[in-house]
Amino acid sequence: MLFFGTGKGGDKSGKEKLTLKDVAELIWKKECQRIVVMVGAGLSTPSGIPDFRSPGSGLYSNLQQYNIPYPEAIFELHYFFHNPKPFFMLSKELYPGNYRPNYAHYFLRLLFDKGLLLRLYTQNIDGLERVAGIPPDKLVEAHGTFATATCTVCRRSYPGEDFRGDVMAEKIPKCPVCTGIVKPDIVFFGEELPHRFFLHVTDFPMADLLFIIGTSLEVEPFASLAGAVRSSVPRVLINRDLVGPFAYQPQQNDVAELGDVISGVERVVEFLGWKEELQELIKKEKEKLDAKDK
Ligand code: CNA
Repeated sequence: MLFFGTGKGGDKSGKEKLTLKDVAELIWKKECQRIVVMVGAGLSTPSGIPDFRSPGSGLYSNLQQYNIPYPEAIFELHYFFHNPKPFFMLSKELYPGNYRPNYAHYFLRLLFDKGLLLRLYTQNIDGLERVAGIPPDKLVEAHGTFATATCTVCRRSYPGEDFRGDVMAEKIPKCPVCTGIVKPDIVFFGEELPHRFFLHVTDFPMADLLFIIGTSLEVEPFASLAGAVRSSVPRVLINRDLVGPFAYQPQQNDVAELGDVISGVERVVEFLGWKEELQELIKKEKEKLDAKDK
């Protein structure tokens, strides 16, 4: 029998299934202190950024405005060189500064503050993990970032910030040296993942807990990382639906907290007794961002 949820339950082997409360206890008792986290677009939908695949609200259901032949075209190099406009329209939307981190981002920041975060692997390109104060060396931005950009002709690298004005004015950014189109360092289909992605080779075998938050686990090679932790390591999925190995090959130590990301994270925080601390952190960070926006 499969058992997912927060109550105690057994399986065929008679062993008790792990619950969210058990996992919180493991963290609390410092039995888990090398936590790896994998996240996707569902982490940022509460910040107001649509994901790809949620029916109705996802970008794939709302691509008419970009006028592209099929959804994936927006991240295809071949199409980009034919027509870079749709990608830059999306970039304008996602460029750092437009959105703010939410409760779940700050939970991950708190894991870092407490020295418990081994690494955060994100598929997101909105940069909200950085805005939440998680330092770049704790991050693997597997699908790239707007923080830097590269000329598609001479390969010179630039800070993404240099082209904010162009992107906001809906102008295609051009290399100041060779006039080639400058593309933010977002990984397109068929492009290599950033070198940092290969940190997984050492991070995942070392992890003693894996959180997977807000992802459909449909994009490879990222998705396969869910199976890269040792089999004894608890894996916690916080997502609207059951995905990846949680659906087709669940393990004894898997916990699935199904529903809204924020409610799921709130439950973890509650079990950990970190509620006040997290609220205090969010308040402080909000004040900092407000001051910056003035
Ligand atoms: P996806 O395939 O769109 O899946 C998102 C998952 O999150 C789905 O399972 C949803 O059910 C779930 N979800 C969405 N909102 C919530 C919520 N509030 N509570 C609980 N669950 C929720 O996105 P993936 O990240 O899995 O796919 C990888 C793509 C998406 C990457 O290449 C990203 O670059 C790309 N993407 C990124 C962003 C961003 O940076 N914010 C936005 C849209 C797409």
